[in-house]
Amino acid sequence: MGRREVSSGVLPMEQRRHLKAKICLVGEAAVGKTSLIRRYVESQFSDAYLMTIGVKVSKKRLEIPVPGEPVASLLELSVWDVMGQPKFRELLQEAYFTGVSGIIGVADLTRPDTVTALYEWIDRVDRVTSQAPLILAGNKADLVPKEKLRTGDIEGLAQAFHAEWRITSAKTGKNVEEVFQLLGGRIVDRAVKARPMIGIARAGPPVPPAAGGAEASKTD
Ligand SMILES: Nc1nc2c(ncn2[C@@H]2O[C@H](COP(=O)(O)OP(=O)(O)O)[C@@H](O)[C@H]2O)c(=O)[nH]1
Ligand SMILES: [Mg+2]
Repeated sequence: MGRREVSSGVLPMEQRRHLKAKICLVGEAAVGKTSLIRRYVESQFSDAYLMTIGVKVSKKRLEIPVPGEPVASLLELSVWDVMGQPKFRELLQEAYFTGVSGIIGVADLTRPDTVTALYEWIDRVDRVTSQAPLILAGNKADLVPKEKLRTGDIEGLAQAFHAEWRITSAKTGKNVEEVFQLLGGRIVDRAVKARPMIGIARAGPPVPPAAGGAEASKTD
């Protein structure tokens, strides 16, 4: 993952990371996965229930600042919407999850069982990927009055998976951008850990010591 490109900056080594990542939203039917994607990608919300019958891939570009690097990384997200029909879901699940490098686990705050269901959803993705970064969204916050909001379950889930969580609303837009941005940050973090140096590809492999050098003569 990650094509590195030389920018036309003054510094010869000034480079911007270009990354691509496939992410998916998982969770029980009707928790708001499709609505969150629409809100994020198209900035709109529809109250009509759309039964998702196929897979839809939406693209979005994000800028993610990296500590210690002069230019923010560019991350192109492909957001995969997993369809709701259980029998097709079973059949195509592995294909949806293959190559996923980020997960948004979505629960409906008005239905506590949808939080518990996420343990199994995340486990299913983990079986196909290598423990991709995860952010949890407790959605439909607009339907729960503040004094009635109970977040214990989702906090427990977040702790178990070492994930961050937010309450969101696809309807009002609350924290929607933030959830995707957080996940983008975790994906880029992981890439930076894997390739701390940018510029290696351009500099080429290390140059062997010149013939007759100290090291060369010792090993003769
Ligand atoms: N009030 C409210 N309704 C929502 C929210 N998110 C989704 N919905 C509604 O919940 C239903 C299911 O949403 P959908 O995005 O299709 O769920 P999915 O099956 O997880 O993709 C639809 O009627 C949406 O309009 C939200 O944040 N607030
Ligand atoms: Mg859907």
